[in-house]
Amino acid sequence: MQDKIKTYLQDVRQQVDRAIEQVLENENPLIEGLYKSAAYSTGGGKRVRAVFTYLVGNIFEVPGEQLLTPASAIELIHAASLIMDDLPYMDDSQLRRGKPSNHVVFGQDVALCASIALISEAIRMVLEEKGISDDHRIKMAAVLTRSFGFDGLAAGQYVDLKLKRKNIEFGIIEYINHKKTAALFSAAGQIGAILGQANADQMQAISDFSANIGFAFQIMDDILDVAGDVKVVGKDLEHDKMNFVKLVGMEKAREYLFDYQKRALEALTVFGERAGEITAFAEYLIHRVR
Ligand code: GRG
Repeated sequence: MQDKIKTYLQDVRQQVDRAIEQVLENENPLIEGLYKSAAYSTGGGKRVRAVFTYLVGNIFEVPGEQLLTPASAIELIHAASLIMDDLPYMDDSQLRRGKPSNHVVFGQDVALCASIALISEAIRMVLEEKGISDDHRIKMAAVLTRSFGFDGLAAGQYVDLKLKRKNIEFGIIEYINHKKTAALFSAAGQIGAILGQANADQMQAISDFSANIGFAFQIMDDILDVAGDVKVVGKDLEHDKMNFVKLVGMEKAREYLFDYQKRALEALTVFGERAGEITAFAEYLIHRVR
């Protein structure tokens, strides 16, 4: 099953890469640099959030052509967040996806404009997608918009920047992980569920799975920050920054990792055998090396 999920990941990655390249085709020479900066940061990711949208969609037999645009939109928001996260007044990182961070190549001013343009494009794509009902498009746009505001990335980033170093306690790290990482996983899952016309119980199950697997994904990210190989991980490793592993220790962090994975999988019981692919995906996420 692990080989199958890796092949599937590759397949979705190719489709999403192509869709994003098309969306970022530019015809105006005046803003060529803005498009170049945006395109620079939208390539090369693992695309795990897009794949998650597909896997949830598959549970409900949503046709692939309905999933491609929203899954790509999620990846645009994710790319925008990585550009912002690397800026000198945020995490001040020089390396991302194995190459210099966006602002290192294009400058902070352009990087910020590209990031904003990507977020805008993501919402536009979903709202203007053909072949999806108005109701579904509005619901997906609402989910996406919520994922990076006061209830998502911006909130998690704020607490990370302003409070983590001062007030190092479990609840705060938990909040950061939920908002900075799990929120976008949750949006990815909810989009698949909206298109699949999930009922309330199924929506709750996807939401619970996403929150827990998103948290586990962030613990793994923190483990890689402490013990990963920069050449493999492809981004600046934050050895000196407080994170979950530093708070509880490596051994306990691994226990938490498996505990969150277990809770995530428990949430899937409502789907019975249809949860097989997502279970394999969860396994892949917590054993990743980059
Ligand atoms: C308004 C979009 C927006 C953001 C403002 C900067 C910011 C607030 C939030 C930062 C959020 C952030 C970068 C969280 C880290 C999440 C994380 C674990 C990223 C790594 O994800 P991978 O491993 O990366 O999926 P790839 O490169 O494979 O896509």
